[in-house]
Formats: sequence, structure tokens, C-alpha cells
Amino acid sequence: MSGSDDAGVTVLLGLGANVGDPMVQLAAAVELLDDLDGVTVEEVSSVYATPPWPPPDDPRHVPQDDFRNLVVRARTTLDPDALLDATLELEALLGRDRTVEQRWGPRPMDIDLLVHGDTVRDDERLTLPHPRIAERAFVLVPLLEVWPGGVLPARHDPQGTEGPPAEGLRVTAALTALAAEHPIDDVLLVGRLEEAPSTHLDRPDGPVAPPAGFRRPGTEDVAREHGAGGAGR
Ligand code: A4P
Ligand code: MG
Repeated sequence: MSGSDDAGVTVLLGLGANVGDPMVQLAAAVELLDDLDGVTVEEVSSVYATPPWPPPDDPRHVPQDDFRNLVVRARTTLDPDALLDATLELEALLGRDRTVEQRWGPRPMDIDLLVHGDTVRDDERLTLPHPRIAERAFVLVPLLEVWPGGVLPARHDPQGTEGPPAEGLRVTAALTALAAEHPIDDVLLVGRLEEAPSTHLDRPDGPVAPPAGFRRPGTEDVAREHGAGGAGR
């Protein structure tokens, strides 16, 4: 992982994909996050196969393939808006087209800001912590892996019913509470990115590779940079 800068704050990012080759896109997203100026990836959770949320008994359910999900813990000197700008750009680079998609529908890459330091906000652009963490095993299980002592920052308005919880919520407590209501055994461990059973991820200098033909803005062809054939092998 690049950089050894201790400045900045801890951020937790939730990544999910269920279109294209999710393992390749997740690997590329982690590498590209780490390449961002002001972001240093510290830990990447295992990858989990997860059924689409909301579940089929919920009227908001969208029939679609299972997702692959993971959580990244990083340090960043970017403020929440700058980090959101960067993650929206990465989603688009990895094939996401928001003009043609459905809410909670299929997507090649979704990057949610789960926690950004102790920031608490709820406006039209960003809600921090992410408001649906405690409802989602596909977030809590990988989050616990990379942030075992984690506590979600509390919102400022204890009377409100929307947005972040009124009191700091331990990730462990959130997962225990969720598991008491719904079985969480449909969140299946796939493995770690570097152990993924995909030749796409084999390369001499590291475990992750962007999709073939993939270009970072303003840089050379990343597939070529990582060797002939790149991730498309
Ligand atoms: N936004 C506000 N707060 C945040 C935040 N904390 N992080 C705004 C990121 N974005 C935030 O996001 C729409 C807008 O929300 C952003 O432009 C930003 O300004 P979006 O990702 O396009 O919205 P969405 O994904 O359609 O809706 P929503 O409610 O954000 O959904 P999620 O939470 O992203 O859920 N099931 C499984 N198993 N695995 C998944 O990964 N993902 C989703 C999407 C649904 N079901 C899933 C999974
Ligand atoms: Mg999202």
C-alpha cells in the first residue's frame, strides 16, 4: 500500500459489485483508491458473496445476481466531499452509469462512505455515518473484520429518527442485534482478493489488477502498465 503518512483520519468504505466481473472490479477499485492522492489503504476485508438487499420479501427488492462485497479501512487527508467526488469518479471508471440504473439495482461498482473520522452530517449530498450500516449484514460482517473495535459516530440530534444513530454504536453490537433479528448466514465468505480463484488477479508484482483496457484519468493504459494482456487474461 502506498505512502506512510500518518496524517488524516480513518475512513471505512463499503464496496459492492454484481455486474461484469465483480472480483476484478473490486480489485481494481482497491488499487485505485490506494493510488488516490491523500488516501492510503490500511486493510482490506475478505470478499463475501451476499444476496441483494432489500430481500425478496421487501417490496423494494430488485431481482438481480448476488453481490460481492468487501470493506476497506484507509487513512485519508481528503475531506468527505473530496473523497465522495473521488469515489464517484472511480465508480464511473469501473463502468457505473447512474443514468440507466435503478435504486438498489444491479451495478458494476458501488462505493459507500461508511465512516469518515468522527464526521456526522446529514444533507442532500452526504449522510455520515452511512445511514443503513446497521441494517446490512453485507456491510457489518466485513466491517467488523477490518475495524473490530469500531464505534459509529453518533448524530448530534438525539430526537431525530433518520440518519446516524443517536449514540455511538459499536460495530459488534450492531451485528449482534442484526443477527438476533435475521439470520446472517447468507453472507458467504469467498476469500481474500489475493487468494481469489481468478487468473485475472495473478500478476508478478501484486495481487490486484484493473480490468483490461482500463485507463486512469490522465495516465497511461493501466492494462499495458501491468503487462501484456493485463487483467483480461
Ligand atoms: N450519499 C449520501 N450519503 C452517502 C454515503 N455515506 N456514501 C449520496 C456514499 N454516497 C452517499 O448514491 C446516491 C447518492 O447518495 C450519492 O451520489 C451521494 O451523493 P448511490 O450509491 O447512487 O445510491 P444507491 O446505491 O442507488 O442508493 P443507496 O441507498 O445509497 O444504496 P446503497 O446504500 O449504496 O446500496 N445488496 C448487497 N448484497 N450488496 C450491496 O453492495 N448495494 C446496494 C446499494 C443495494 N443492495 C445491495 C448492495
Ligand atoms: Mg451507494
